[in-house]
Amino acid sequence: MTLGRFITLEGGEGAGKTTQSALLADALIALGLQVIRTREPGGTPGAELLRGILLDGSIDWAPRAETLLHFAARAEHLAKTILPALHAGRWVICDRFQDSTLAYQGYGQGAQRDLIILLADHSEVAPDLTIVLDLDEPIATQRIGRRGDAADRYERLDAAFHARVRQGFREIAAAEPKRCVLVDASASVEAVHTAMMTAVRTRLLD
Ligand code: T5A
Repeated sequence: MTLGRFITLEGGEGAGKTTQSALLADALIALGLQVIRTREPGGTPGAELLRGILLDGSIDWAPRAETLLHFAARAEHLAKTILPALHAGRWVICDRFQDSTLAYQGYGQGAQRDLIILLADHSEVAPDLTIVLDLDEPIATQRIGRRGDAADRYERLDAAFHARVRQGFREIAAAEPKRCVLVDASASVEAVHTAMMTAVRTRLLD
């Protein structure tokens, strides 16, 4: 059986993951590939319900509880969306995955990192390629502000939290250079897309 390829997009708030996921999907479809786009937390009805309770801010979750909720949403997402698509030979582009739990809950909120790594290691599938969009916090804040919608629970956390998250993503990318590519997300939409396509071509297509 030919498995599809699994690409994850990671990075802090407003780094451009949604924008770039759409452009990447269009480019891969133009190459004749079957592609699905999905996101975390979410990607199935059950995981979208968990997304609501994680993001709406009504509960200030304990970091370990929050970690396990993200992994519960992910288990549902893997079982019902990601794995069936990969087994059908589709390419899956996922806006956030396990690195977000390590960066946000581990580096950002102080949840036990070895527990997160252990749970991630037990995942049924690992990304073939992870693109980490790296962006200075002031630029991210400007971009989110321009978008004008209400801030979710994570967006409302302070600058020190977001600095720890960014550092987390940078350390993850440095520790796993075979899987991860760090892309400067402060460049134009087109330049970021070009850098991503270079990574996809050299690592997954050539
Ligand atoms: N979370 C998630 C955890 O804490 N743990 C986990 O395990 C997981 C999976 C999800 C939240 O959950 C947390 C992290 C998150 O806080 P979300 O809504 O999915 O919430 O949050 P984000 O992924 O951050 O989504 P955003 O929509 O806020 O940001 P994106 O997708 O990175 O950015 P995008 O594409 O929407 O762009 C933002 C704005 O910038 C513009 C766009 O047009 C848009 O207006 N833009 C650019 N402008 C100039 N130059 C560029 N290169 C631009 N690229 C985009």
